[in-house]
Amino acid sequence: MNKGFDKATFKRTVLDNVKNMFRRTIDEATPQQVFQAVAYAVKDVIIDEWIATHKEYEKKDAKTVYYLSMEFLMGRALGNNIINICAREEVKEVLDELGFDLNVIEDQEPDAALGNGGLGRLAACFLDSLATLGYPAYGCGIRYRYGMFKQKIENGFQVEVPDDWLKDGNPFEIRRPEYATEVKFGGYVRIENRDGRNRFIQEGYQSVMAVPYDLPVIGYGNNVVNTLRIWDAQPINTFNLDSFDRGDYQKAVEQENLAKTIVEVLYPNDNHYAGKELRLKQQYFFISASVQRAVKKYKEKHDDIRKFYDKVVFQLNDTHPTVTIPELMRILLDEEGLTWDEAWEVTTRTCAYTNHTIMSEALEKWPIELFSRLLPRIYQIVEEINRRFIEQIQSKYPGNYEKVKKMAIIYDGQVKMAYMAIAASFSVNGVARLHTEILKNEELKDFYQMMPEKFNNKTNGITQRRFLLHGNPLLADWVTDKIGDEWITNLPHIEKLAIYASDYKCQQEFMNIKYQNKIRLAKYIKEHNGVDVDPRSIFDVQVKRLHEYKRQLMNILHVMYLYNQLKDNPNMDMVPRTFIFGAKAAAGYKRAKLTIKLINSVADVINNDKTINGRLKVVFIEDYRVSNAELIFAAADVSEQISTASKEASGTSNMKFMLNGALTLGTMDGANVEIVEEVGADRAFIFGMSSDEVIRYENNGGYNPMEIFNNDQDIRRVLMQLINGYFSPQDPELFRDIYNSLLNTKSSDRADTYFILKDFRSYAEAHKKVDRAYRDEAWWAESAILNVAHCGKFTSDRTIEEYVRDIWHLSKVQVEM
Ligand code: NBY
Repeated sequence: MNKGFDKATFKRTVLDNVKNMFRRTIDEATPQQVFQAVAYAVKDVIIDEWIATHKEYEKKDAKTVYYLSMEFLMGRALGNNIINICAREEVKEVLDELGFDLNVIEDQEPDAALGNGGLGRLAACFLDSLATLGYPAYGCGIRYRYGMFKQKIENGFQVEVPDDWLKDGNPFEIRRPEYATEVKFGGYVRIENRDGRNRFIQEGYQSVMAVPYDLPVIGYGNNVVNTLRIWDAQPINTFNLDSFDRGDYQKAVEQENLAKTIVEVLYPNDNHYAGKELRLKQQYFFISASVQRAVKKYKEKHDDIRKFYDKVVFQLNDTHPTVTIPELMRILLDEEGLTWDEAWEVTTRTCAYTNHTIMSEALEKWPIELFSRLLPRIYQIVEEINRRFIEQIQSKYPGNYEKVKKMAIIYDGQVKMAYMAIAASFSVNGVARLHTEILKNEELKDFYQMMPEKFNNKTNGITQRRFLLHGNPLLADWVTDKIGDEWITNLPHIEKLAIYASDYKCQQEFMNIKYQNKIRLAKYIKEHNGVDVDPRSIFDVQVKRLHEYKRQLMNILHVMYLYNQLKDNPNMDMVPRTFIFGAKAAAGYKRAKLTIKLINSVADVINNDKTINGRLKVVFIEDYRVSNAELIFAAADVSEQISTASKEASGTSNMKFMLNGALTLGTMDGANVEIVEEVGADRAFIFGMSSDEVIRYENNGGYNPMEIFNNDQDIRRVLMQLINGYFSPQDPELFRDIYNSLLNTKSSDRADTYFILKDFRSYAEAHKKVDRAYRDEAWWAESAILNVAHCGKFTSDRTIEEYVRDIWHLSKVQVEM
């Protein structure tokens, strides 16, 4: 309930908006038009708070974190915004009075899919928490013209469709041309000696105007509205006559094209570095604009740039924004006239770096040819950073050339972004305890040994405001009914639910809510897939980006194995199970796309086999994204978190499932370790090799999957079905590549790189336990409730408080209205 919310005014604004924007009366308006009108009305409600928040930050001269990220996977804004202004009931009533259903109106909004997966969604959750906790923060990113592609499934194959998310405009954004900033690319550096000092002047460059768009990030019930600033690119001065006159026609056209292409599209790779020139342009584009703007803003109030770090901290979301380091150095050296040592002091006290992966194919290494051509001045600075860093290594380890080889920022003709980020940041953090330990003891061991004080862990978290309060209103109301609404801003409070876990009536209520949510998802599946699923079956769900290390393949191979068992033994006693998948594959990732086809092919056969009496169903949900994720988590019984141990840095869907009362079926990887620690090993289904075992095998050249293939008839049978046309009669060879990846050591990588066959039996055992456990309704309900009760640690509010305490050192601000 929002006491200050004026329903009558709101209603009038909606009606006026419909009239003024569309020249229609409300009864003529389409749902999309009503969405627009409502969204603008909500913006009206928060605009004063938005202004007041920034006034307050100015007044307090508050230290600010800039969360620099190539990705912000925000999802839809409207539903979340009205929840955070605590006016959901009121808005719903207004819409009811106008003859519209709020849920239908919310569905009109396209997801802001400016991110790939976990990393981008984490950034969005962090913004929600920062605003809710009242910390001064900007998110800085790119206003991609096309976000994450939309996924269509055609004939079982993924087809990528451009995501034209801005086609109806974005009601919440505000264009801020007054903050437009020039960003320069290419050309050369001319050195000019003036008054005994060298000046570095970039000439012959191309440039674009970076124009920011601001989006409000609304804190929950606290009048705080922070800003997500995303940059658009525009040509500098389009075709001015001067250019024609000077024969610069070519350059004018090129600059126009540069502006158009630079923000055109989000690269759809997760955990994979592709080395595209345009990607580096995107990185420098938004970083140069953001850093220039932060420096300007600082200088409006302060005259000593040497104390920049007292007011500003830059958090680098993975290595993608690492050019922040040389760009800040450039500004301090070339524009502010600081000495190298002064500039380095400021830079290294301002920047902090978060690592999200140990996957070697994700490490960014830019060829120096490309890097120096695109960013000539920045490259000079990186060379000097490298030269000094190597000196530092050598003075710490005299004569140890191996160390230099392993740690140099520039080596083998490449710029290693992670090494630069570590060398120039005062903090390096991993995203779950296990991940941070692996960074310290394996992947970044040399860096940890040289500068242990920089390394720290910040276990990820998620916002309960979106993933419970908005996504699962039935459960949210039930929780509030039992223990009050403190959990909304203080998730550990949800522990109070534990006492209800063993209560029969509460168990019934809980399971009934789960059942309602399963009906809601079943309807969605029927509408979108045309498949009937039984809400009384176990909903066993794996939704996340498709990647070999996440082992969706192991999941579907296990489904094939179960199906074989059912075919052999038609009377097999088994609780009906619906296996639900959702995953986008990077457009160029062949094996991942083939895995999607395999899942759909298996689904086709199984879903149409009358002889198994619907005991098995397989569903691939098209276009998995934030908005349908909310429905999926709410309906899940089993949460599949089955990555090869050591590979998943943290995972965050594991937390969203837990929050919604699903039981984890997983490996001891990423944050699963901490989830099990919180809820108890007896309330989860853990299987497979430990990260230590995996790492030991990897250091010894892998293992021999042929032994398993030769000795395990069930596994052999499943693998043979990949190449005998059992699931692809029109093309028996279709899945040969998957078969080969598991067995064929001749291929370039090790056979079964991700230990699928090695973990298979233990995985199948864990599934059997799930089947047995689900039959004990009381135990299951108790365990599900206990999962909810023990998820308090996994709120992003906790994560943010830890960043603030250990890294950012911000102060809370109150906004009175
Ligand atoms: O970040 C994910 C991790 O895999 C997951 O374990 C963790 O929970 C999450 C948040 O910390 N990483 C991730 O989502 N990475 C990307 O999306 C990504 C995107 C682009 C690129 C690399 C990684 N790239 O190099 O282009």
